[in-house]
Amino acid sequence: MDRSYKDLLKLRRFPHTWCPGCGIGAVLKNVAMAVKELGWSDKNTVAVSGIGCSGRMSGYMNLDAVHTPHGRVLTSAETIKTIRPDLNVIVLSGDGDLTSIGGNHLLHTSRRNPDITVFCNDNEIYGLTGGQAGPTTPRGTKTITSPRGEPYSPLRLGHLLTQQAPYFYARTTVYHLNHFKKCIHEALVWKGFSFVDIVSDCIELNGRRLGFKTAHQMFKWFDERFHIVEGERDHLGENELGIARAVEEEVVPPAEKVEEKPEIPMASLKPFTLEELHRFDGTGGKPIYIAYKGKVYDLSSSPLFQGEKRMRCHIAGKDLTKDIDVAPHGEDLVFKFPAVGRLV
Ligand SMILES: Cc1ncc(C[n+]2csc(CCOP(=O)(O)OP(=O)(O)O)c2C)c(N)n1
Ligand code: SF4
Repeated sequence: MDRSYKDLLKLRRFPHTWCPGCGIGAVLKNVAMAVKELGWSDKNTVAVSGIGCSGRMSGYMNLDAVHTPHGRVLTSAETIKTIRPDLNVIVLSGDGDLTSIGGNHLLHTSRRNPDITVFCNDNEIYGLTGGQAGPTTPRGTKTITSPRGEPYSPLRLGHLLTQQAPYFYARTTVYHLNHFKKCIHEALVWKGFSFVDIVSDCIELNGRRLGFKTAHQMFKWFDERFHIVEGERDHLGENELGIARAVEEEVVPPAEKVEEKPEIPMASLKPFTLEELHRFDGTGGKPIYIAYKGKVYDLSSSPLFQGEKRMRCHIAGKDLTKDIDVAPHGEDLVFKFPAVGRLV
């Protein structure tokens, strides 16, 4: 067996802090193996985690790693990718971190579709803090905060993340090893935002309360609950393990409507002296004229000078050529208005 993936682990920090039988170790190991197989290394790959037992993963990767505040893992990952698009950015975190306190970022980061890969250790519980119910806890589950059974329906992550193309959403479990490996690889090579929802076990603070004596019993339960679906899918049912993906539909930008105005010859325009121009200053119901490059324009209909603002119009009746030439988009603003004369 090729054990070179161990180069990507900080073995000097082992033994790790996770409980025996916890699924997080399997996530870490298989992600490290897939990263190694792709030939990625500490020269081009960054790992980012939030807070939680799962959030400890990046600290064990022999890569540049960021351990971010709870819920902010995606903001950090997206920032890194924006500043350094040449880097491979992988996120290793928990379902609580990514979908509860970090839920808003999940919505908007996935919408913006940065090329980052998220591995969500989905143990359906807040492990680190003692086994509280979270957004992914199945209805009816007895937890420390729902001793009579969780009353709410869980967040249907698979539905949420496959609503708007482009998307890549894979659901797998730590038990279905070959499928698990395939999902990790496909997600890493996907161009855009990819999310791997890895159903995993927290044997100590969820499993035991549910009546499981060993992690292996929990894995068998995953096998009963889920089945693998093969082939190209655009959505997954709640008990299906598979990959749902869709590429971006081509966006046709709305055509800009450009109204061609016939050019009025200078000579045919009414002549104005500067003194005559000064009279059109908007006071007493008079129109607002200004001059630009020898032409006189009527700005009376501009929304900038309606109502009370009209009386405060300090630009009216003036030759504004110098001012408009240095103003951003100045020319465009003037050309929208009718030319009523020429400056002589
Ligand atoms: C702002 C903030 N709120 C709450 C916490 C407490 N807290 C730490 S980890 C965690 C939940 C982690 O759950 P999950 O992401 O599912 O990770 P797990 O421990 O299950 O792997 C919570 C609520 C915190 N550290 N910071
Ligand atoms: S508390 Fe649960 S999630 Fe945390 S290390 Fe132990 S088994 Fe894993």
